[in-house]
Amino acid sequence: MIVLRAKTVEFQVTYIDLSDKPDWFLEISPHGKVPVLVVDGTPLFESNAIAEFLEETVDPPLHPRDPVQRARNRAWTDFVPTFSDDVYDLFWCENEAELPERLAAARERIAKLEAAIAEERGNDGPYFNGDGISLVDAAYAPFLHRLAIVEEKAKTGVLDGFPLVSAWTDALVSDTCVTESVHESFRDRFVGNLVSRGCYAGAIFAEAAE
Ligand SMILES: N[C@@H](CCC(=O)N[C@@H](CS)C(=O)NCC(=O)O)C(=O)O
Repeated sequence: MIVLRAKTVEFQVTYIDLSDKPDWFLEISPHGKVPVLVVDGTPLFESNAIAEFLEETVDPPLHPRDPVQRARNRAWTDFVPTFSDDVYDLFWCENEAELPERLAAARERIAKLEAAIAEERGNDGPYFNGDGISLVDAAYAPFLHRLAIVEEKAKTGVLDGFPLVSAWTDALVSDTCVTESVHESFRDRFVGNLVSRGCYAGAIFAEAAE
């Protein structure tokens, strides 16, 4: 939805309960996963495939014009699942004892992004390529958005020493393409999920609410 908003495409959104997926959704989503974008009756799935489809069909372009830079952006987008696995492991950390190991793993991934931005960008950002949102930003935004919410209260220090990724995260979480891409109940539901799963971060949110 971030790319749809960045390209000001008109669309209708239907939210589903992932714990009780409706039959119509299972019929159009081969792996039973969101997001799915239905275009003229044809369902498209996988975020990157959807984003690339939108890039090919709707202006303004969000990829860099330079083919080399575009290829490098795509390569960093391919790193999202590796990055998000370790970031989710940090969210789902069950207790303080597990924290150092989870933190180190997440920081190792973030360090790669910090170096990528430092080496490739050549300007003050704050987004991955410069002053505007791009497809690589859209790919990382959901995870950096969640990380920012966790960090607000859990203060694990996961972004300490990474000024470029910190500024990038701040820019993404202040961008309406990102903030309006989630349901208004997103934050409460995300935090509620951390609390109900008994996560370390969830316990801190629960404590803060008391
Ligand atoms: N590689 C997929 C991953 C999609 C994905 O994992 N979606 C999650 C929510 S963010 C989902 O639908 N989970 C429900 C499930 O697996 O049952 C993409 O980028 O579209």
